[in-house]
Amino acid sequence: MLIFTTAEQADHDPAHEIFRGQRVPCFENPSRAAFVEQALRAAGHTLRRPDTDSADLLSQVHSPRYLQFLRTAWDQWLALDAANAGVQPFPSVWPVRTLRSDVEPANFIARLGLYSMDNGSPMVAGTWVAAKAAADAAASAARALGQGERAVFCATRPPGHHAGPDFMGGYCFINHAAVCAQALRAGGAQRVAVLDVDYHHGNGTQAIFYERADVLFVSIHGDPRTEYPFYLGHADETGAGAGQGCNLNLPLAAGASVATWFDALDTACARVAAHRPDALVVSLGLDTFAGDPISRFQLQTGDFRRLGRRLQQLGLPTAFILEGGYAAAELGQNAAQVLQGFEEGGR
Ligand code: SP5
Ligand code: ZN
Repeated sequence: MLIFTTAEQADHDPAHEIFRGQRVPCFENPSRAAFVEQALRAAGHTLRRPDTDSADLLSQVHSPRYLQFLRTAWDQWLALDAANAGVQPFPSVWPVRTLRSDVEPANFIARLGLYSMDNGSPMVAGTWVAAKAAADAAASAARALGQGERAVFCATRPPGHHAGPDFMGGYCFINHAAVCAQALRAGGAQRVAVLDVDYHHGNGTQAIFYERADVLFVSIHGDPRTEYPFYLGHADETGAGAGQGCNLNLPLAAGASVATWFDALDTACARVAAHRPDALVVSLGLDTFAGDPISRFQLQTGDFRRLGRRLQQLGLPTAFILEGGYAAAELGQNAAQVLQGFEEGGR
């Protein structure tokens, strides 16, 4: 399988996030990608750098003013005070219901709130460059599939599926799965399916494609009544306008069994097949692992091989995009199992 990694991922290295009022070490950190790279090399895979610029695609899935903010946010932060170089900015005010989001405030922290869904997306000097490199990998994956590659894996970070048309959230800045799906469409695919198996609902991806019939979004995730991102991911969200019927959410109770999860995967795969897509994008969150520190499903390492095999059975050109997964030391072997299952499924 073709695998893309980026050197820039290491530049996105926030020291801490806020949890219940305390600063705690950031769960989403460079060691995650390092463990994945190490495990894939050990399994005999070759890792490559992205070869396609995603610049034109970014504005097809994100708003221009959001992209402009992201690109320049760190410079704006430093312009406030040079001493901010060693400080992570966090939003403290958000334009919720009744407040206006059409007028961009002159205050930096107010702009950060405008373009954030939470305070859980810590930003540092290297954030834009790392996220852009991951988007380039997603664009490279789409191009490779267009050239006849059967499957591609982007072992990249930061993740992307919580990032919406004009906001960051949940450790995500650019929605790489959406970039990949959009690139596949631009490359000639008539219909694309995005299957999101991260523990958390892919609210950003859903939002980006909610009114479109050409890109199906299907997600299996912890029930948002108790699990992040809380405000999207319910079963009654089925798409709107032209996209009516092209969104399927399969929320499961926190703590759901492995058998329940794989039953949902069968339902998800049946819906993907019914869409008759030309290509599949998998938002591959590995935080469904039983040992994940912030999530509550029960998959064991061997179950990720079964996931890979089941996805292979769809018989589609497939791009895997790494999303969450915070048991860093086990992340590499869990990712390698998905690839092994996918590759042996075809034999
Ligand atoms: C891409 C991705 O997986 N993003 C997840 C973002 C989750 N952010 C909220 C974290 C809440 C942590 N709760 C910890 C409870 C166990 N101590
Ligand atoms: Zn997640």
